[in-house]
Amino acid sequence: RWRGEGTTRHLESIMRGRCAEYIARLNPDQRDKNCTALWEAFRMVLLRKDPCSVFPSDYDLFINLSRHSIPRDKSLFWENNHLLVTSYTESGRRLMPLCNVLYGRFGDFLSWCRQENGSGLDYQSCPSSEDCENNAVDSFWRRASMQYSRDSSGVIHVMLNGSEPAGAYPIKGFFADFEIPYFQKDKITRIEIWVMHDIGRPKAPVKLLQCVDHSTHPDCALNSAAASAQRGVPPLW
Ligand code: ENP
Repeated sequence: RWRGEGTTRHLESIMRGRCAEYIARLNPDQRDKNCTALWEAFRMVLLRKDPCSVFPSDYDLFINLSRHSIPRDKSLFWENNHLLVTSYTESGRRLMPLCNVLYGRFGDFLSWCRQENGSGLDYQSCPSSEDCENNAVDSFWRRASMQYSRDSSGVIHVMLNGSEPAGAYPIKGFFADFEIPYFQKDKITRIEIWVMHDIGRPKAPVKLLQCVDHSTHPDCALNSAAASAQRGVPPLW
């Protein structure tokens, strides 16, 4: 009935598990967070609201319970680069994009909504942005994006996709509409924008990581002669 993916099976277990892993292993500074309270706050939004009447502010309690500081110089904003971001950031160890912040972990790659005329979750389909603006998933990311932006400081990293046919910078989207407007200008020292191109196109800093999936492409050939010369040893062939 709706155009979006249905609620992810085992949503509760996945979210509770991610929360437990986050506070125990990924970011133990947050070990005082209460994963049960977080799940309950999330569940209240999920079950109390019609699937097309969920507003960003409905997640206020959830965000207020889960928010934590973002390390200075570690924020990474992005558009159309989800998998590259996931690999590059090393679960928040290298940089900490929203999906490696506790509240962002709850939503990453998942889908959720209540049945339209019922009290349970809808596992068949959920409203996407084409069905209605105020759907549970988009409103979640809007509220989370605003918080993440407000709490970002120091150097701000942005990873855009230069091979995106519609343009590297979407003039409408989470970054333009719910992140840039919420930057705290006095806390930000610099904005560094990396425009990543598909392999075979102009080079950029995360290129070697892309080579994991394209190891035989000429762009990924390590220049052994040049590398050896730099080290002062003769090339082997
Ligand atoms: P897409 O369309 O490339 O990728 C959407 C996928 O990334 C979905 O699986 C979504 O989870 C997950 N995701 C992780 N973080 C975000 C997020 N932060 N967000 C929306 N989806 C996110 O990405 P978008 O829609 O253009 O969003 C990119 C935005 O994320 C940028 O503004 C970046 O700065 C921000 P799910 O639950 O929908 O399956 C904010 C909005 O971090």
